Amino acid sequence: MKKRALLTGVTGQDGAYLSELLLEKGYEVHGIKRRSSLFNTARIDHLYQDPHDEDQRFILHYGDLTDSSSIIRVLQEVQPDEIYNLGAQSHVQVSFEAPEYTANSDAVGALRILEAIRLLGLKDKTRFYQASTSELYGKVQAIPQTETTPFYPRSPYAVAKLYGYWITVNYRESYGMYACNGILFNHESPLRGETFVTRKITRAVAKIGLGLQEKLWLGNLDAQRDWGHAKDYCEAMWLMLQQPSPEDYVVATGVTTPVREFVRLAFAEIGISLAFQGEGIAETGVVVACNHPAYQVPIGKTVIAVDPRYFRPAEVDLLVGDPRKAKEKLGWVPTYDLPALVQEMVQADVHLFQRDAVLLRSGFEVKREFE
Ligand code: NDP
Ligand code: GDR
Repeated sequence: MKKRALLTGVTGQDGAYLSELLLEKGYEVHGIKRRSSLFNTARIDHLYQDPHDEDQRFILHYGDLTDSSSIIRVLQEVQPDEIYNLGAQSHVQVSFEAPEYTANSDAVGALRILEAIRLLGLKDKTRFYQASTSELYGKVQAIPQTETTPFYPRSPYAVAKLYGYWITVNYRESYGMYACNGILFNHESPLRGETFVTRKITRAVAKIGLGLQEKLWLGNLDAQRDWGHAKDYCEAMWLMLQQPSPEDYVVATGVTTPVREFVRLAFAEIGISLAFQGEGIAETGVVVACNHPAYQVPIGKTVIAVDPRYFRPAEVDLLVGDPRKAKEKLGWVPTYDLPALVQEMVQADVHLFQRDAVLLRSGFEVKREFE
């Protein structure tokens, strides 16, 4: 029998990689997507199947984590063997501007799914994965962070995810459900949302290199993150639901890097060396060498500047995870290190913007975007 998986957040970065992985493993994959006034399926369009095809293995349903009735309807219809709750308002800074919505989707959303599993009598059939996060550690209480490090959330997003974490543990302990938290550290890819710092940087590097952008404004360059590749992390999610008993796992690389260093690595990928000068909001990144014939950026040009608009009301300064449990118990083996991740992201964005560069050189206007 084909296993059936249901993903919330199927249109997001992880939803796309996990769908690919599960389809490769022979699953029938169902995804919940929100209604939107524009198409929001760019990351999964390559998986689309004509609904008239006989052997449907990738099926989308409209629904929303803030709407119990849609969650119950989809679960009843799909009767999944596995649920991956990836849907969330996932931007930390945005959560300060929309705290109540973030709580509704990220905290109560997890509860809605767990309750639907219970009320529909699926608790012995359906395994549940909750997308928990290293943001739970916030103001960190130990370095590196493990499954037993105390939490200290620092944003409405992290507080909402704290509820999601504990309600998952609670349903496991109260009702004997197979429910797990993956405490995943930052994971990135060419599919990463454009307003997260890594993708914002790799897009800007490509555009600056191709002459489509002058400068990149960033916030806190000192923040340190443990960055891995989303593809590797989706493998860990799947492994967590294949064990004899449900447990919570940290998924991380064990290496932490400041935002400033990520910027340096990304520019180096297109042959540009930067020097950082000044401090605080006066810090800038200036080109000191440009060694690639395809990218002509003048020496001495300021390409990085700091805009306090991107500072957060409360910052998470340093995250670094200890993935030993995931490696030992799940046999999880990551395949990317940071240089390989940066290389893939920068090259993908160069590829993406090459067409705009040609249009611009030919006298056409190129689209501007809001950040
Ligand atoms: P994305 O922001 O790329 O994707 C979020 C997904 O959730 C999108 O499909 C989005 O839909 C959907 N969504 C948002 N609000 C709702 C809602 N109310 N109802 C239903 N769906 C909704 O996130 P990632 O793929 O990067 O992350 C996946 C999950 O893992 C998230 O829960 C995130 O918080 C968590 N996480 C992520 C980490 C990371 O580094 N990427 C690390 C640790 C945890 P739409 O496309 O319509 O916006
Ligand atoms: P994060 O990711 O908050 O860790 O949450 P993000 O990439 O947004 O920020 C990482 C760090 O970079 C600093 N920073 C900036 N961030 C953004 N977005 N834009 C900027 O211009 C900028 N300049 C500096 C931030 O202050 C921060 O310290 C991500 C999300 O995917 C969450 O959903 C997930 O739970 C965690 O990772 C683990």
